[in-house]
Amino acid sequence: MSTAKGKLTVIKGDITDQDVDAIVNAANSSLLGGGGVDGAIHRRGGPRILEECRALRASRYGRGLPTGQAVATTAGDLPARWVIHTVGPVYSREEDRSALLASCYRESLGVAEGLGARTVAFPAISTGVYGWPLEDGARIAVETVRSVATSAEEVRFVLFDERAYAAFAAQLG
Ligand code: AR6
Repeated sequence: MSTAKGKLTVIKGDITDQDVDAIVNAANSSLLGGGGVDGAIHRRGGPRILEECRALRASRYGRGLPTGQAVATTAGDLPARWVIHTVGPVYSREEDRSALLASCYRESLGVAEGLGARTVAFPAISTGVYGWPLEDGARIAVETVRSVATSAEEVRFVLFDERAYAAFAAQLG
């Protein structure tokens, strides 16, 4: 599947292994780490990522990074050059937070564009601890990335398990 300029790909794997310009982290507002993909990125990326996150908290994001926004740091010891941290919404049955989830993908691609990243890898934001149903999370991810004008050569979805891979692959058709 291709976007206007680049291609949209989907693989099963670990995002911390990806040799791309930028990987996206499903972070939380504190930017100070957590479990899931966030924990894996900080563990394998080493302390320089956390140092830059702390500096961001001390400067631009005193109250934390708002849900739906994105900000970049070094990728430390990871193969990627940058980590783009974004904060997905916690899933709610009472309230439709889809626009915030779409915003994570859109804003992250905007940050990637500003950095000049040619290849960008995304995890399935909000579909773990934050409880977003996988099929719906995959639909929003793919629709949003398809709708964004980006000069990236490749936008890669990296799914950790077979179920998530199947959900994203189905959306890509
Ligand atoms: N590579 C790719 N995908 C992964 C990896 C990995 N190494 N590890 C997990 N996943 P989650 P969220 C998948 O919970 O739902 C953190 O504590 C996982 O299977 O990491 O946005 C943050 O600090 C799932 O499909 O992120 C926040 O507090 C997807 O990544 C909170 O969790 C997202 O799961 C964010 O929750």
